[in-house]
Amino acid sequence: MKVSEVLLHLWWYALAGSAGALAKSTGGSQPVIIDTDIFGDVDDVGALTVANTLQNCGLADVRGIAIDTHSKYGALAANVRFITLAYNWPRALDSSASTPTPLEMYRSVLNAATGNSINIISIGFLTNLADLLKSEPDKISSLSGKDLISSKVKELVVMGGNYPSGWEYNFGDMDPESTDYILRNWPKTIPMTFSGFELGGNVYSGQRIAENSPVNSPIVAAYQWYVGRGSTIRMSWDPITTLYGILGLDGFSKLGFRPMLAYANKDGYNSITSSNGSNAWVNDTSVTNQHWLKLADGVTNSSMAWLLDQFFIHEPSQKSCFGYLSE
Ligand SMILES: [Ca+2]
Repeated sequence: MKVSEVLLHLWWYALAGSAGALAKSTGGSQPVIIDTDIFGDVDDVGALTVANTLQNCGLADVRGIAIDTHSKYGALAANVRFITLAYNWPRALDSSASTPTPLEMYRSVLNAATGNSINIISIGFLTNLADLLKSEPDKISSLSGKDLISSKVKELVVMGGNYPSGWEYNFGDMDPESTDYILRNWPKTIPMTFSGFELGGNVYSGQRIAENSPVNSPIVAAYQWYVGRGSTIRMSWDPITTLYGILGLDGFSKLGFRPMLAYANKDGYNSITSSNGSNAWVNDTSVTNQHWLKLADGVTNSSMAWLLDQFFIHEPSQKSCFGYLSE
């Protein structure tokens, strides 16, 4: 699959209304790159909504968004947070042809970052990341992709796989070879955390967003048009992954909540067991940089869904989230 589209920054300016409304990139905000297959499922929209709200209230600093699907509407959809209305919704980006390639974006953002500061949040296929990992020194950076990752990435967070074993779409549908390459070659010094099908697949978010959202919310429109028959309820794979990618396990306290996610394992590593992208966890006490996520003890699927809905209904121009103020 040839990857051709990427969006850097512009979407955030569009939603915040002005550059001055953007959260500061210093202080408590977590720098992230989001790699999305926005096109086929509305949960990518939910994920970008979570990131947008956390950026506006000072907890996230989105340095770049990579699109890993063919559609020329992908970058435009990210620009307004969803694909269906990319034709006619107000946006700052007019053409995906004006954006750099995902590899150029990755190498540029990582090259400019401080040491081990960037979290990469993958909520689609792993094609772009494999391209980065295989990349050689170029005019952007004298470092190889692997060295750039080792020196600039803090953590890779991946929505993909089934735990402790199974088959899942992001790992196996489009590009299982890249999935296998990432799992085999990711630097062992950089943490890699997985959000599996079984986690987000049991959390049904979006239930009350229609009656609680701002008028003309693109989020509500995206969910209604995707789900159909007047419903906005959808599984929550990508929003949960993005929430962890920005807050980690400990950042929920900044929203006034106790930790809602936990690691399901202490050690071991993820592996691809078939050419169709099926995965299985391998127990190995010598490997400690890899984890898969679960809900923390006492946290229910419905309470996680409630939390995600708070992001979905949030007015994007507000600088607060759940009482937390960035200043
Ligand atoms: Ca996705």
